[in-house]
Amino acid sequence: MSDSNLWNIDPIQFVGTEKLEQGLGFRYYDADRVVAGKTMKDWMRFGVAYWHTFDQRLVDPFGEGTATRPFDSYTDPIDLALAKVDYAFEFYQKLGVEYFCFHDRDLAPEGDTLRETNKILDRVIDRIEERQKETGIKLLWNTSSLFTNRRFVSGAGTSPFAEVYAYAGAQLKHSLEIAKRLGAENYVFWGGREGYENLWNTDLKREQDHIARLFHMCVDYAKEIGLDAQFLIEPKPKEPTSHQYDFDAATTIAFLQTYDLDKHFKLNLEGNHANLAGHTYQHEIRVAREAGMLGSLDANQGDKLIGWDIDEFPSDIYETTAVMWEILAAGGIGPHGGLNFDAKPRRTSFTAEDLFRAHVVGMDTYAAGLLVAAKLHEDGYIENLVADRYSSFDSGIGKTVEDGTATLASLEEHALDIPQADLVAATKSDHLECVKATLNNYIFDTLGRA
Ligand code: XLS
Ligand code: NI
Ligand code: NI
Repeated sequence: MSDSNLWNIDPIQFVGTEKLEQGLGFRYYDADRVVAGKTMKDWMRFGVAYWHTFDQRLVDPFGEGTATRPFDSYTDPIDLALAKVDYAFEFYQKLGVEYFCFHDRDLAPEGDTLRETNKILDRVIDRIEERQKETGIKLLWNTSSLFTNRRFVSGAGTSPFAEVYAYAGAQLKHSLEIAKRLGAENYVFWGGREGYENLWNTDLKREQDHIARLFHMCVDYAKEIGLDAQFLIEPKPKEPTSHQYDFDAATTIAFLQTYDLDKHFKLNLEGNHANLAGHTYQHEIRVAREAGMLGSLDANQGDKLIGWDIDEFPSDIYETTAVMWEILAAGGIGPHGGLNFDAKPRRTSFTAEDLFRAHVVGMDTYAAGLLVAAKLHEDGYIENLVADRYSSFDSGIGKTVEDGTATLASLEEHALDIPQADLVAATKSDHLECVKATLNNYIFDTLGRA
């Protein structure tokens, strides 16, 4: 397997500042380089997303696919599904990533019944298991596609149709068995169509009760079969439905707490989803991190000018710096997390080689972000400025707030006669523009030296 050349491409190497040949070499990502006490590959644990990298034809709502792939000549869908596994594992090895992710339906076509579908799928899973053993490449997470087939038109775990709900449960059961078999580190639930188009025909409470029940059944079944993968929910505010129940990190945490599921789940956060919810990626990660709910990351980016989940490969160094700053502060991406490229090349960059280029850009942009973030932490720049900004809570009246002894009466006694001028003097400019300029300098200085 390791000397196969299905993609007709050489393994991607770290080349540093040496001349890059058409972008096919890493400028910053040097897998075994130690940064802040861990290797780059351990900080990031990159994963390749099967659905984008091997299945995506680069369609958009207005046009057909443009992708050209080395497996395009297969005509039989099952032969193609089996061959793709070999292409996939060679791709991981050539790129130097150690993890991958998939939906059950990314791998193989469906049969007429679930029994037949499972049978076809299991043939592909056999091949994946073999390749995992040969290569040591691991499953970061798998998931179940409970949104593609038309039976899921009105959701799966929140479908108003009990037959569809039962089917979803049965499909999940097999998916969890696959997670166990392939040694998945995590298992993801993204609420594909778990939301509503219109509230007038929707029983919001009943739908949420139903899906919470389904999650409890999954927790129980995992226990029964000895599956220890970390369960993750992936928030997204809209698309395909106009309102998705797992709107953002805060909403999803509240849902998990309400249904007594918070001990069993953490979050898988995606950059583009954060933007659709009106947040930065950093915001979503911060909220999860502070709540102890950071699980894993879907590494992609949105576009300021397009309001969809366009799943661009990460190339924004400011954003990856912020993400890696949060990851360093957390000591890692969750207990078993990684950076899964839930991303696809643009429709205009359609060659097979572009698939490699796109991943290289994503990995390099994250590696660069890690270097800058590590320098920021080393200097304590952000820690110091934040500590200074809140320092009035370290003593005096502020301290009584934090130690719980303050009351409205004690605050009144303190504040009643303070002249306005003294209150104004108690506020300080945060010199925000300087902070932004300093972050720019950290990026340019650190990467100039890297
Ligand atoms: C879609 C989601 C999806 C999940 C896995 O927007 O990002 O790809 O990551 O179902
Ligand atoms: Ni995703
Ligand atoms: Ni997405």
